Amino acid sequence: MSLTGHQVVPGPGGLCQKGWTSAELLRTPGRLTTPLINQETATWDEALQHIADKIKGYEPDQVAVFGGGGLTNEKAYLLGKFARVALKTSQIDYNGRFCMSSAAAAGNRAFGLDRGMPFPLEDLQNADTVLLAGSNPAETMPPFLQHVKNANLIVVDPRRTATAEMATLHLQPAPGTDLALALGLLHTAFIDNRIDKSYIAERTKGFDAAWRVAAAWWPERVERVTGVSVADQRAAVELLKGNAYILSGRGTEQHASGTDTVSAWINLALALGLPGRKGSGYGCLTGQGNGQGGREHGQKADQLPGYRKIDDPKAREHIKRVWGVDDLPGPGRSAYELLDALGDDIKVLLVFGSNPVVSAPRAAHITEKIKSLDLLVVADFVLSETAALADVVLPVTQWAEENGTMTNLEGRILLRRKALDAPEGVRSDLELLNGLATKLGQPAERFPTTPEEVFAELRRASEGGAADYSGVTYERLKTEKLYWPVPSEDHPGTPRMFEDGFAHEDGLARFVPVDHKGPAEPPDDEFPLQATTGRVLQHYQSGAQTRRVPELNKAVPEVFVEVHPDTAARNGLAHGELTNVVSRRGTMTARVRCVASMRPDAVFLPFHFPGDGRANLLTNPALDPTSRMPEFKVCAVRLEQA
Ligand SMILES: Nc1nc2c(c(=O)[nH]1)N[C@H]1C(S)=C(S)[C@@H](COP(=O)(O)OP(=O)(O)OC[C@H]3O[C@@H](n4cnc5c(=O)[nH]c(N)nc54)[C@H](O)[C@@H]3O)O[C@H]1N2
Ligand SMILES: Nc1nc2c(c(=O)[nH]1)N[C@H]1C(S)=C(S)[C@@H](COP(=O)(O)OP(=O)(O)OC[C@H]3O[C@@H](n4cnc5c(=O)[nH]c(N)nc54)[C@H](O)[C@@H]3O)O[C@H]1N2
Ligand SMILES: [Mo]
Repeated sequence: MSLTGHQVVPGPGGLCQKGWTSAELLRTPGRLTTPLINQETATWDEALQHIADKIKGYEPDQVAVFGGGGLTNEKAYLLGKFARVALKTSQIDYNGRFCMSSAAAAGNRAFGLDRGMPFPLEDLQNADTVLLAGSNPAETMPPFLQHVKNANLIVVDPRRTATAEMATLHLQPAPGTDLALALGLLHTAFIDNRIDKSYIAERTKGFDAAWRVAAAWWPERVERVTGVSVADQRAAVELLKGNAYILSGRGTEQHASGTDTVSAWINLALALGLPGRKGSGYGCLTGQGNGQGGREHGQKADQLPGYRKIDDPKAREHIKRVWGVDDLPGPGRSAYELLDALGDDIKVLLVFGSNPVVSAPRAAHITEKIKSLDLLVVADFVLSETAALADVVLPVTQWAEENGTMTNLEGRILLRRKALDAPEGVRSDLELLNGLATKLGQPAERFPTTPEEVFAELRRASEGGAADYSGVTYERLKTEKLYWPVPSEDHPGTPRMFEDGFAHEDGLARFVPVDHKGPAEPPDDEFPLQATTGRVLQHYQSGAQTRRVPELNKAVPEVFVEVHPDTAARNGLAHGELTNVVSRRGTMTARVRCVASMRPDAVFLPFHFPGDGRANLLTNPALDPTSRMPEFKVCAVRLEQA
C-alpha cells in the first residue's frame, strides 16, 4: 500500500486511519453550504462580485493569497496562476512553508533537487536500520510503520513517543539540539573509521569543510549540549551500518536553524555513503496530503510550476508562454512574513486550505493582523477559526466530492476519484477561481473548471522542469505507479532518484559545513523551560475538521501539556490540574499531564486546539534564514498555576 501522508484524505469511501472514515468527516456538523458576506447568507454571484469590486480598489501587491499543502495539484496550480495572472500579485505563499520547507532547502543544496523521499516506501522493507529524526509516525503516519517493522529503529525525539517505545534505540536530546547530535554522530563515525571514503571521493564534494566543524564535536561535548550519552552516540553509529536510512520529520525541521539541522543529518548520511544507492538513503517524511505537489505547482512565493525557481529567467519565459502573459510578478514574501504584513502593506487576503488563526506561530499577533485587513476571504468547507473572522466565506467541495491528483511523500502521483455528490450550494475551488477571475476581467478559458483540463495545462507548464509531470495522464494513473519526473508519455517515471548521479551539474552531492547554534530563544530565569509542539493521533492539524467529529474528539477533548512529575511539583502543579503556560508572546491554558519519561527541562503541547488552548499563542516566529521556516519546535516558557 502507499501513503498519502494526509490521514483524513481517504481513497473513495476507504478507511484512512484507525477510526477515521470519510463518512464520519462528511457527517461533520457545520458543513458550509452557502456563501457568507459579513457572516450572513449571500448568493455566489453577490459574494464573488463583492470580492471583485473590493479588489479593484487596491494595488496588486496589496492583495495576497495563502494556500495549503492539502490542495490537489490542480487546485494548487490554478491558485498560483490565479494569483500571478488574475490578481497580478507577487504575494502568494502557503502552509508548506510551515511544514517541510527546511528539509526541501537542505535537500536542494545537498542533492541539487529535493523530492521528500527519493525512493519508494517499499524500499524501507529491506532496511537494517532506520533513523527517524524528529518524526513520530506511530501517531502521524501509522501505515508507515508496516514498512519498517523489520528494521532496527533509532528514534531521535526529546519525548518518549509511541514511536520511541518501538525503537531499538531512543536518543532523547533537548529540543533544538539535533544539529549538535548529528555533528557528534559524524565525529564518532569518523573516529571509529565507519565513514565510506570511496563514496565520499567519488560521489560528493566538501567533506573536509564539514569535517572541520564536526571535529570539534567530540562525544563528551555532544553529551553536555544534547543530553545524549556517549554510549548512546556510539550505539547509534554502530547500528547505522548495512542498509541504513536516515529520515527527518518536523521535529528536526521546524527550527530557526532547521535547514542547517537537516544538512547536518544529510552530511552524516553522505559520510556513511547512504544517498543515491539502492538499499539506503536519506529522505524527508512530508506530512500533508499533497505536501509535495502543493509546492511543485506554484503556490510557493519563490516557485513556478514544475518546481521551477521564479527568479530563473528561462523558467519565467516558459511559464509566460504557457499562460499567455507578458509579465510574472514575484518572488513575494514567505508565509509568516506575508501574514505579518497584513493590515500594513497587504490589505486583502484570500485563504485556501489553511487555518492560520490556529496554526501560525505567534498566533495572537497574527490574529490581530488578520483582523486589521480591509477584506478577508476564506474558502473552506467548515467555518474554521479563520473563516469565522472572514468578510466573505466561500463554501467549497471536499475530497470525496471531486476528482484530482495528489503527490505523496515518495513523489508518487495519485489519482483520487470522486465518490460522492457535493451538497447543494457548494462549488469546487476550481469553479470558484474561474468565477472570480472572470469578474476580475480574465477570459474564462484561462481558468478551466474541470480537474482534467487543469491537469492537462499543468502537464505543459511542468514540462522540462525539475518536477516534470508532462508524461502523466489520468488514464495512466488509473493503472500505473508513477513517480516524478515523468518527462514523456512513454517514460516509466522515476521511483528512485540519484542512483546515476545527483542533480547538481557535476552529479556530485554537496556536504554543507554547518555548526550548532541552539534555539533562537534559550531558556533563562524568567522562562526556564523549553516548550515543544506537535501532534496526537486523534486530531488533524488545526483541528477545524476533526474537532467536530465526536468519535475523534472523545479521546483527546482538550489541550494538555506533558510535564515531568518533578517539574510539575516544582511549579506547585499536580496531574490533571490546569496550568497557564507563559512565553514572551503570550499565555495559553492546558491540563497538566505528568509523564515520567519527559525531560525535566522540556514540556510538550499539541497544536490542534483553538482559543486559549492554542500552543501557537506561545511559539517563537524566529525564521530560518534559508527556508523562512518559523521555530515551531522550541520556545522558552514557564508554568503558572491557573
Ligand atoms: N494524527 C495526525 N497525523 C498527522 C497530522 C496531524 O495533525 N495529526 N499532520 C500531518 C502533517 S501536516 C505533518 S507535517 C506530519 C508531521 O509528522 P511528525 O513530524 O511525526 O509530527 P510532529 O508531532 O509535529 O513532530 C514529530 C516529533 O518531533 C519531536 N520534536 C520536538 N522537538 C524536537 C527536536 O528539537 N528534535 C527532534 N529530533 N524532535 C523534536 C516531537 O516531540 C514530536 O514527537 O503529520 C501528518 N500526519
Ligand atoms: N505549534 C505548531 N504549529 C504548527 C505545526 C506544529 O508542529 N506546531 N505544524 C505546522 C504544519 S507542519 C502544518 S502543515 C500547518 C497545518 O495547519 P493549517 O495550515 O492551518 O492546515 P489545516 O489545519 O489542515 O487547515 C486546512 C483548512 O483548509 C480546509 N481545507 C481542506 N482542504 C481544502 C480544499 O481542498 N480547499 C479549501 N478551500 N479548503 C480546504 C480545512 O477544512 C481547514 O479548515 O500547521 C503548522 N503549525
Ligand atoms: Mo505539515
